[in-house]
Amino acid sequence: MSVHVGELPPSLAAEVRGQVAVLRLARPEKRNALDDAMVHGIDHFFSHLPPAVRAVVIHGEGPHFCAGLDLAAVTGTDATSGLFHSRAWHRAFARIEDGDVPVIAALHGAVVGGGLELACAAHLRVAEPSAFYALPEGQRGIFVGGGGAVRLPRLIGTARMMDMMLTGRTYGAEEGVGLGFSQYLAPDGGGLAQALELAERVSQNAKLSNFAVLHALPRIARADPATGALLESLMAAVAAADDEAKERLRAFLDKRAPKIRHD
Ligand code: 1HE
Repeated sequence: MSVHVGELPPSLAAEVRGQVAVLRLARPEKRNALDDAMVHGIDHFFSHLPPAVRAVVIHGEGPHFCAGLDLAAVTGTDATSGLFHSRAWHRAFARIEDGDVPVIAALHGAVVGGGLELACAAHLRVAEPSAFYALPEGQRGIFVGGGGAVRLPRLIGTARMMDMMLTGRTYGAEEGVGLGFSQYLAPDGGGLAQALELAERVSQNAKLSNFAVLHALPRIARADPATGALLESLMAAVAAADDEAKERLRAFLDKRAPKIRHD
């Protein structure tokens, strides 16, 4: 089932598969470089998810996930329009990170500049072996503007990000898993399938548990320890009081729920 296609630019394609919505960057001729229409389309898509959607997968058409900012759009910009341009990216990517449902990015080929910033706004990243990460802003004479300076250091560390921006150093998918760029390494051509499988799995969780993971966990991790501990207690109390939690706990005790397995 397609979703809000009428309101998305042709460079984005959306569909709903059960409880999972899939957003495809569909501008392969420009390596899915993000222009204003795409950024606004991403904002719109994540602001209008059907209520039944419990997880989202984002992926890219063609040989690359995303070549970052459409560089054709930057030339001749002034400081004021540059500022508001960056704020539009922040708004769109905040819809991803701060939305109600987990978002999984399936990565392959170039995941560079603003494309890496987009991937970082997702909650889980699955990379095919072809994926590579770069921040060519230094070489282009510009700076990150899509929240990368906030999100990327949390994943890979400030020193590594500095190195990438100063020297143009790139990282590949396999080393990227160990360094925090992605949590999963998929087989060649299997990134979307693995992302969909993970989305299906997370969509089975209690909605409130997923909310706590998306919204409470990152804030607790950034808080001073005493504030974080209190927030954790409050969130735990609210989550456990939810009817769905009570039913799930009862199901386990009645031996109706599967045990944890580690194969
Ligand atoms: C583009 C862009 C783009 C490709 N903006 N048009 N991002 C970059 O600095 C990355 C620039 N792109 C590349 O290094 C390469 O294109 C790739 C490694 C991603 C892919 O290489 P390849 O050989 O598969 O494709 P290509 O032949 O380089 O590109 C195909 C077309 O896409 C070509 O246009 P054509 O009209 O000549 O066919 C390219 O010009 C076009 N294209 N990437 C515009 N990015 C919020 S701030 C974020 C700041 C940033 O993101 S800075 C990083 C920008």
